Amino acid sequence: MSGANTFFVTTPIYYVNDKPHIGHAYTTLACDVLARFKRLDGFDVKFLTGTDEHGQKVEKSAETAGMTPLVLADQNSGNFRELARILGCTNDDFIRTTEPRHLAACQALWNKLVEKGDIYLGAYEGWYSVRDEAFYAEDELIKGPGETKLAPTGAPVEWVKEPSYFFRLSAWQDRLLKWYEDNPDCVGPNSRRNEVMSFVKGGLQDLSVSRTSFKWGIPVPGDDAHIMYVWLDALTNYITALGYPDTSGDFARYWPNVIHMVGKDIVRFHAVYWPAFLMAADLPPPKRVFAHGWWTNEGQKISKSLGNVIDPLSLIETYGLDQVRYFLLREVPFGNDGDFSHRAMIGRMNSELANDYGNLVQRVLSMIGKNCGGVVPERGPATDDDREMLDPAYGLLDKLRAAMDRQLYHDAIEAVWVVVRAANGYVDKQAPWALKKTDPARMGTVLWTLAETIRCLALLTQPFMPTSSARILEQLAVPDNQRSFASFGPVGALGSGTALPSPQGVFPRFVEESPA
Ligand code: ME8
Repeated sequence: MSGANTFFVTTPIYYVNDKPHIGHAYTTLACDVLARFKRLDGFDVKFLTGTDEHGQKVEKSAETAGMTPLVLADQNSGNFRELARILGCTNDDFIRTTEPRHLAACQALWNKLVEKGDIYLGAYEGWYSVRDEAFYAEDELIKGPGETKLAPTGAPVEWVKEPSYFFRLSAWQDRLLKWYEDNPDCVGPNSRRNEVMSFVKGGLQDLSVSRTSFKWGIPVPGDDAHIMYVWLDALTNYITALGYPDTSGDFARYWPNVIHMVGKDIVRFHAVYWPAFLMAADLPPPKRVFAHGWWTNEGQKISKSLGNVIDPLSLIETYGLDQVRYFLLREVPFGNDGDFSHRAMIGRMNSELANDYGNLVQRVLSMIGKNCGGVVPERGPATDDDREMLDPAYGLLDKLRAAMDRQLYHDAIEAVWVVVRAANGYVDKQAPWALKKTDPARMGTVLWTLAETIRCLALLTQPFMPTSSARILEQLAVPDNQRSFASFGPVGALGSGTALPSPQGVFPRFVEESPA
């Protein structure tokens, strides 16, 4: 397999029975930030998202809405595609599981699993949750109201009895455990890896991989009475998009460096079933699966029945796109659960974006405008203070690479903010406005050091806040072809004498309307 210097990042494909909400936006944004970071860092990146359109849940929702599943899928798939666009996402592909390319990939994978002896015909009798599209063992269920039983997720379950094909998952227990042990980074964060390993150590049952009691899915090759279990169908999307069953081309290029970004609700499907299917089909398991945490709304679980679903589009309208992108990845250590609150959103927007970063850029650029004739000043000899300012700024790229490779977005942002705060401290200490009369050359050096620090900061904030960072880079007259990380550090240092456009504020404060 090739794959040197490539990077493949995927979101879960979202069910089309629902409208996109903040949780979907979160995963997709996290992938976009990673994809942008890697592209800026010179990687050959592929970023995939899309929609999961088959299965009983979608079929039922369509029935309730009085439409065919495909009409429902067309509508809602369009909403997810639009969400990615509005979020400013740079996905290279948008896959729908109702596409012909996906049917071909699923059937090829199925045939391969049959050929390898990992699929056999039997009958399933047990619990199924349509909401989770998952089978549950009796001992996993929890008590519901009255005599009812519920899935461990709280979803209703029903007793299902039907002929079914099975995947020999039980035979993969040891090979899965060996995979987790040999590849400590294959599931992140560590707490999830431990959880997955203990689930697998607890013993695996063969998995029902076809259904006969409804029709909305991909037919099992050679047995039209069965459709494929929606998770086998859905997981295959990741390789459909790379051209499977052709394993040369994009598959060879990107598969070795894949990261599947998922919510913690679906880690078992990605870190147990999926690698087992792949290994059974003689394909390498994913390089990494990262499961992030769960958002609540002002302390409450987000759910349609509570009527507290947060619409990402209205958040963007209220606060601005870059502000929302920043907040979601800054507020919560990635991997932990988080709570959305307007207060926290406004707090970060005003204190970190407007006061810290925005104010730094604004004061430095307007001083250059006023005191240096609007051109990048001359850089005189550096003092210890100047070096103490610039060296940590130049050191940021390596810090961010390390953080982003472990999906520690909040650490990456915090590292940038350490330098933002240091730069504000340096402005106060050097007081360049006072140097104008006493030592204009020194003033020039101080302002150059600050402008160069801001250039480094803005290069690094591009993946998180692409529009605002571009505006800062424009104000520093950094040309488009010098905005990748290849220009980070001394190699791309600002040249003295470059004329700068007149400065404009980049991060507005959020002013709450006072009640009338
Ligand atoms: O599970 N907080 O699709 P889905 C954080 N089709 N993330 C959240 C969230 C929340 N409150 N709610 C949803 C499916 N998410 C399958 C996936 S993949 C082969 C098939 C995000 O529409 C999170 O990424 O239910 C979660 O895993 C995903 O949406 C579930 O989306």
